[in-house]
Amino acid sequence: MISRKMRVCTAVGLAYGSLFALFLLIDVYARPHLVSQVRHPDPSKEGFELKKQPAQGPGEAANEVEQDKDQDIVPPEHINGLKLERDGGLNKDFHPEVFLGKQKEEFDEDSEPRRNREKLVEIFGKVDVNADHKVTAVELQHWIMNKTREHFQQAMEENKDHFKAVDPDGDGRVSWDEYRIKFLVSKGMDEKEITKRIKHNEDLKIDEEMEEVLDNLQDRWMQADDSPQDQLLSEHEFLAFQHPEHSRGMLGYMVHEIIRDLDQDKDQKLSASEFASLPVGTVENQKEQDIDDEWVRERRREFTDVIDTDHDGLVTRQELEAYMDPMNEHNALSEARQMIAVADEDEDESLNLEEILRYSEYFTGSKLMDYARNVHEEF
Ligand SMILES: [Ca+2]
Ligand SMILES: [Ca+2]
Ligand SMILES: [Ca+2]
Ligand SMILES: [Ca+2]
Repeated sequence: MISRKMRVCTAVGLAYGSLFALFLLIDVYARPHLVSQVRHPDPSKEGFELKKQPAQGPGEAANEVEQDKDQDIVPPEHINGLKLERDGGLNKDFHPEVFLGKQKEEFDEDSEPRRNREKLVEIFGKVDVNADHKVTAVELQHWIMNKTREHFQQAMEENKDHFKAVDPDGDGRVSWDEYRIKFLVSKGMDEKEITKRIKHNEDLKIDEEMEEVLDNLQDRWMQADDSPQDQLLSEHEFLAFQHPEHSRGMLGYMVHEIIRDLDQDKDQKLSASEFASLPVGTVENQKEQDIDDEWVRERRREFTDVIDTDHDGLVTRQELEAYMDPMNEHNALSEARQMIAVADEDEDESLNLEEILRYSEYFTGSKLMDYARNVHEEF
């Protein structure tokens, strides 16, 4: 049985491996991007796309600087190492993120396969703590936890700068009014004018869509404001506002937002069809249809195999929160097992260097073209 499997694997290994990884990384996740654009007519969702549109304010151009400012002070849609995006889409970079930690950027930038290969060999040596040339699920689990901590650390460091941007007087507290002035200025509105209107409680003269974006941000702002609730955010609270993974309460609130947006029958739980419900719209050709079908299959698979832990066909708040929690050791272990299963061609329930190199696109997001020539140098 195993030898037959081995022969098959050897025969089609290269081509199948890279095709499969490409398939996993590209096709399956092609749709969620569309979803965040088409699926949610909810302006609170659309609002986070505003930076891609022309500035809303009169006479102001949306330049690069303003876009960057906006990204620094608005909670990001995507969080490294978190399984879902804020809009409930699957995070397509999750595996490279938890496998590479802060090194992921190096693989993004460095397209030279030989360099990436060297780095991957080095990483393999570090994951393989007992140096038996095999990475087990437990070794990979510990590695994932460490890489997740790296993302936490990185978010905390970046937050220091982002907080300075909203707290220019440096007293360590930011009020909602101060924040929303910064936000509206980043959208191209005049700072003096908007400050005056807020001070005198006048109409802000913003459109309905922006109004809803602000309401949504204010809800998150209040959630991030720990007791005593003084409507002021400290640096630590601002971190929770931007990065829900840093606070139990905010992670729960993010789960609440996702369920609110996907729960069609309002029973506070998600069924598989609610979780894998396609956006309204028509597909124009077979290729798009295939992408849609695969997107639905992938989400249903994730729902059934991973999220719905008691297999009753419904995902509760608790189940979704446990699934989302990046510091959950149990999740890290099942993630490690899942990652091993993808690349474990010799079916020994662990990964050797060759298996990881072969599936480098799955683990790093980057293809290694020359692995075949060099793979035996290490042995
Ligand atoms: Ca080992
Ligand atoms: Ca429901
Ligand atoms: Ca369940
Ligand atoms: Ca193996």
